Amino acid sequence: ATAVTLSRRIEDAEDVKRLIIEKLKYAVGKDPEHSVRQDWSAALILAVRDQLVDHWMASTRRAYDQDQKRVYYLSMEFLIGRLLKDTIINLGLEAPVREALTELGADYDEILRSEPDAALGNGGLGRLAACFLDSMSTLGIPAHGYGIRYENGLFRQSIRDGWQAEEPEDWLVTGHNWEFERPEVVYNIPFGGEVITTPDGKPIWHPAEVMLAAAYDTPIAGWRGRHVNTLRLWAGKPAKRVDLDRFNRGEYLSAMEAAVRAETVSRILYPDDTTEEGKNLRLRQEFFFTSASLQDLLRRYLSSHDDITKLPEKVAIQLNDTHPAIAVAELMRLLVDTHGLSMEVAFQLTRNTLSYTNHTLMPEALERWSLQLFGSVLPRHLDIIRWIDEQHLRTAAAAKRTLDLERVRIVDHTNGQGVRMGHLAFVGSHRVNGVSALHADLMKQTVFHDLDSLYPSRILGVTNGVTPRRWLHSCNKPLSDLLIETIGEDWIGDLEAIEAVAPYAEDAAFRERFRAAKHENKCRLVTEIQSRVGIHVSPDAMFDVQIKRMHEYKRQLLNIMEAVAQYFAIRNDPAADWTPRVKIFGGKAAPGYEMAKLIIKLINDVARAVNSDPVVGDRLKIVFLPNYNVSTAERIIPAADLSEQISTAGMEASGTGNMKLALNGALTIGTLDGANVEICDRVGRDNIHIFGLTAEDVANYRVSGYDSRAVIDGNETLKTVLDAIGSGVFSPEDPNRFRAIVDRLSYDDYFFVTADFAAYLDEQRKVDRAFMDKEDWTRRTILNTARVGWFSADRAIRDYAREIWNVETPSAEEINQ
Ligand code: 26V
Repeated sequence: ATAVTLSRRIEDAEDVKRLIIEKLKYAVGKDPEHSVRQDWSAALILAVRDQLVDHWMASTRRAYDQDQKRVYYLSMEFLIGRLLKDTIINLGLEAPVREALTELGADYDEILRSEPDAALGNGGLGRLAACFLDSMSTLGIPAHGYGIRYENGLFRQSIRDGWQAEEPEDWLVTGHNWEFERPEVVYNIPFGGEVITTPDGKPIWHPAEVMLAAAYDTPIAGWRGRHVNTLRLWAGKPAKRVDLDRFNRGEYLSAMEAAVRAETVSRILYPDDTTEEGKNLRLRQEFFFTSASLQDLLRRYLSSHDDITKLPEKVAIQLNDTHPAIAVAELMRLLVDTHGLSMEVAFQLTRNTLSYTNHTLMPEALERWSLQLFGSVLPRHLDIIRWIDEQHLRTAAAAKRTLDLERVRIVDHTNGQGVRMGHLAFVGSHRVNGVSALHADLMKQTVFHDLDSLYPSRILGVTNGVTPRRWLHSCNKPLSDLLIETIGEDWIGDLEAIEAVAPYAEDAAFRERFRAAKHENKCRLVTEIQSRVGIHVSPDAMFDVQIKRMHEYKRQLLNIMEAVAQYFAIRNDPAADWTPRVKIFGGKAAPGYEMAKLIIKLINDVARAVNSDPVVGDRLKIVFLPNYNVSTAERIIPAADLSEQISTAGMEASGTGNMKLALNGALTIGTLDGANVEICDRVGRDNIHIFGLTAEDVANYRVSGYDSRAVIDGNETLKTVLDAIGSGVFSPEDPNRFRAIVDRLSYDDYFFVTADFAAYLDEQRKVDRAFMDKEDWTRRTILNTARVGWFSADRAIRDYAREIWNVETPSAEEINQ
């Protein structure tokens, strides 16, 4: 091989200019004289991407040369957002890039804003996967993210007359300049057909159709860009583009039919993260990307190893929820049908290689496929699952405990009849983790109670974390600069070092500067609110923020009901000493989730009344910011004073927005749910506002029954609020619009909104008083920033590496060298 040394390394702004012009001309094909913003953006991305390539190849070479164990993170969703700014910052290139673009007459910030926000995920689960990619690269773990290259990501939300409207998202239309297409990396993905057993007893799967999975790679750099991993996304392709026979017969449309069907598998991200739909296409999507990923990683393993039985020593596969749980059967199939192992050996290897993360205990979200559907799409896998279930049943029968065997089976033979994907993932994994301490505990008490008793110590908790690069250093420059000036920059690669800022909470001059940073961020958001929704808000008011998917269990309804109560109180006594507030909401509702959409409408109707009431003025403003996504989160979070984390206790598995907001100096008002419990432990009970029922209280009420009618009758304020909403005070043009909401709360308050209402209002009034004491409020927010370093995704990934994957990670000192 010829050793050619090509260097495109950037030393200064001159280098950047030269590389951008080169890309503009020779890759984009545009004359700099006639280039538009989109061309500059493409050229810049291509120039920055070049900077990753050497480190990328070096990372791959190191993994091969040192025969390192590799981690594969299988996830149906990667909510990566924009990549340009974070990549530039990780590589330490911000100053020269900014200078170069200014000299070229282009606007750096405008170029950053023009990058599409890759929304290949619904919410928490998808964003967690993106933070984990960042951390695995930062820690130098050889890792691949595997997912689907959706043509259309999560829908774009607009608000029309207060209602949510959905439009398709098309991030790929302007071209995804980060990715490398890999036309040579394609795999066959079989579907349907039947299994025929040969005379010597060997089952052979004869699929009805075979399509292709084609690879597209995006390099993912970590902090300082030393190690670069790969996000490999699969696109569906037909085995042949047109059926020529049909075409020649003049059947033009049907000649394309197979092609359309194949491409459909990676067309659209399912936007419903609440209810399991049992759709044929969803099952195909899951199998499609799981099979392609497993075939790919086995090929990589076998390219440098010849003993397949050593697979678990060199490969760890993490299943992000049950969406890739078919991996249990597919890995078995590949090991048995393709590589000739016995079922017993294949099962051992499978279990030792796979592990599974559970992200929700909500019964509606637990995947289960009907036997009919499953058998028609994946007949061979159904046989394999039945075999696993038999083995598992024997273990269960042998256990001394008295168990209801029907309940622990993977294949449900009772009324429902179906494959329980959570059970499959559990039985096929050596470790199963919950995403917070409380959630792991609840897994043992509820959904996985029996399986936990059969396989003790398989369940563990690994509390989620967020990347400090994106969620502090990059999104909050004012605060990041202040922190760097005060305690240095170790915290960027080792977030627990941020604790060093805690003593400054007592320093009045530092508090002043911390406040100034927050104020600057708030002013930026004020401008955005004005230009996007035309509402003027004051940066001196408390910014009270609830940003997350719209769900009844997250209780945006409780928040807006408190706003109504406060509105009435202000109108009754405008002259009292009110703490000015801006309530900011952001979040999408699943298109078919009527109640969540009605709550969006309620927020907007209440906002209309409150914002236009001259009596209220700046004392209360309500803002619903449309199309909440990663990029808007990056602008809202640094500006927040108060973080709303008010889910019904026991229902939010972890939350990660709670961590981002606390890190950026917001105080939390929240229930003892998910990771709020651990945030409370770390920031201290005095520096957080906890209220409401505990998970245990909720569980007890579910058994004993809860009478919301009695609670409503016993609380004048609550009654007034519900009467107003239910009688059309906020919807005079349609007085019955919100009847369904009030009825729900009155007769079947499943999410305990009425139960927590009084406690929530009490706590909010404490928050009001606390905010008025500027110095003490700032002191407490500094302590939040200082004490949440443990919620770094780097820490979470170290936990996975040690307790699940059995791979080495460097020490914090090594990272910061
Ligand atoms: C579920 C489903 C159900 C089937 C249809 C499509 C679909 C798509 C996504 C999901 C996932 C919902 C689970 C989820 O996002 N859980 C969130 O995970 C976060 C990261 O662990 C955690 O912080 C949140 O508390 C949890 O709600």
